Amino acid sequence: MAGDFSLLHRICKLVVLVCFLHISVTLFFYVRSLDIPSAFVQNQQQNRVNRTENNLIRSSKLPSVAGEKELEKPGEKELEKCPETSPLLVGPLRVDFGSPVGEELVRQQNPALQPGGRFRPADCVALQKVAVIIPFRRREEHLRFWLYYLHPILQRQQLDYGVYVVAQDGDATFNRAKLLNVGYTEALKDYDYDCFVFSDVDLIPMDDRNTYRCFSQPRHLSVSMDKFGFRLPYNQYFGGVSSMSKEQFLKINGFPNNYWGWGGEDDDIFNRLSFRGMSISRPSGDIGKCRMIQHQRDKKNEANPQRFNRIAHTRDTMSSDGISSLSYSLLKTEKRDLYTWISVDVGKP
Ligand SMILES: [Mn+2]
Repeated sequence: MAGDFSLLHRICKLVVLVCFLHISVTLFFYVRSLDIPSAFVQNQQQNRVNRTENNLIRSSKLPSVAGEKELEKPGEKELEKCPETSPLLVGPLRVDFGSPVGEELVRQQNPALQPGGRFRPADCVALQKVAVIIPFRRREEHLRFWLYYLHPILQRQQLDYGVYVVAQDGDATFNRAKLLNVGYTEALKDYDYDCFVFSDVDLIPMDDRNTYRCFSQPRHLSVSMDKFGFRLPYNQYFGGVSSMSKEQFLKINGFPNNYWGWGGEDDDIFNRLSFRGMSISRPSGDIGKCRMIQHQRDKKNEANPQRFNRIAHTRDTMSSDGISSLSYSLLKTEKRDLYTWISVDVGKP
């Protein structure tokens, strides 16, 4: 009898232990799934520390007779960090594509833009440096709408950002994911970006609270598109507009280079993220509403018949195919008024 009792006792202990473990693991993943941009807060603090150190080094090199105040020109004093949520946001926006817009109008409406479609807030230090990458071929009218709507939104979001239009040269089959890899690489040659937003040219957010920045997990931003009746077409959907920090992007070896034609590459990216233990962060369906400019399927962007087979093998291919194996020939980089134009030959299937 005594033996039975102690066995029961031990089993009870074991059950309690298992319960405790289960709760801890659940709690861990719950906390991790929250949208706390903790990595960025840390980075920012680190930057601040570094900056202060630089200042100290600089001032210690100055002749001791000169006071700090005399050397500091007015208006040059150090800016505060921008707030976590921009006070300039207005919420839901009216978006329509009834009458075409001209680049001249967009220029007039965005006087603070720097060449190459660059901007940073004047009165605070942005929390993130964001490169917006747009894969492109012969969609000039859509691009004008995109610039017209997005530039004011991104400025209200108080981002330090640049817009990169990556145009596939020639008439070979379109390769969206490879163009995104090129955009990532070329943008980093331009500026020390820590966040990358990958956006189709024909998608416009309908609420400026849908911030085009990075989060502690990779972000899917176009969560309720009018095209899909303002809901996700399926749970794993990662197409349209997404964002990833530099670390998150490198962790999955970037994007696949061998998806030619329409479809599949976004699912491959989703697979990469989940195989590397990451989850998808999303805004609410309300804030994540967006509108797609209606269009016909482009020529030379027919549905890719190999996509199902490729998606099934992401786990085997992702370490050899990605940003580490990217090769292309850069034809031209041009800083235009509203964006940086990158023309590239990505080869053919
Ligand atoms: Mn489209």
